[in-house]
Amino acid sequence: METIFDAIKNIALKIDNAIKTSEGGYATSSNVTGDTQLKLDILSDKIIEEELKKLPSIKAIVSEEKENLLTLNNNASYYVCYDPLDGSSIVDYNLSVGSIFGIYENKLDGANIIASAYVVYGPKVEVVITTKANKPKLYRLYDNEFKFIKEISMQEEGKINAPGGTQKNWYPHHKALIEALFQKGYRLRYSGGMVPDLHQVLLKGGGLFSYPGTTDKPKGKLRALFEVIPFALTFIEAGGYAIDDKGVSLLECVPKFLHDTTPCFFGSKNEIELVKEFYNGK
Ligand code: P6P
Repeated sequence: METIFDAIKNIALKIDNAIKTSEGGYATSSNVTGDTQLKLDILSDKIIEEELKKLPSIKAIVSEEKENLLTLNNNASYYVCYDPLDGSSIVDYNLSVGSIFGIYENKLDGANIIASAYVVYGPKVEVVITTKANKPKLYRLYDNEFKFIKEISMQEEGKINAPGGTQKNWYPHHKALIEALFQKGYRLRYSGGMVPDLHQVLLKGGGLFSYPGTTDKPKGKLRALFEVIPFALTFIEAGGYAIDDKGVSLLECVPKFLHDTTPCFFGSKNEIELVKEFYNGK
């Protein structure tokens, strides 16, 4: 699996360069879930496909930007599901964005994820790599090389609240949960980029990121295989929690199709307990 992590670091260098040098703007196409694609979405997807195609250990790849799975090596073990440039719609406003990778063995569901990685393209370029039963490892780009910085651990409680979704479409119990956190003095930290928003909760050691089911999107917006399950592994291995709107661990999530979505809550112990309290029986 080390070769996959090395490939992801290589991909990070190439996509960071693409972000800094290529023109912005939208392509004429849209992806499976109907998001209009940015030229950078398509370019990032190409960069990743080219790098992963070189690895004999990869059985198939699944991209958020493509409808179907692409088989590479029938006898290999690993599936790699990825979101090439998450939050790309905000890159034209110079906000941080990211790439997300989930590495699965045998089956594409939460129980079979064996590793995850994400890249933050921000003021610093950072990569966080998680393997089962190990703390997530943070690497930072210096002099064109990724240097290991530290292992990431979460405390039992944090101070920040990252509430996703359109507020007018929140269910009443979700609105009450978010309000309760603000009444406790939590600070709003939400950029609209899942990767930097979750990265901040992780590095600050706690808090809550939520993207709930809403009246217009009852199953939420974030994709299980490319976005939610990879971050669930990272949060849980860091000592945090990752659950759905029924209070079930997102590592038990079984997507019904490749681009399926799920409501998701990521955070430290006390905040996730509060989610369960407000969602109990809803
Ligand atoms: P909303 C970006 O489009 C994205 O997929 C995630 O990166 C982000 O967390 C979410 O959508 C933001 O969605 O509805 O809160 O604007």
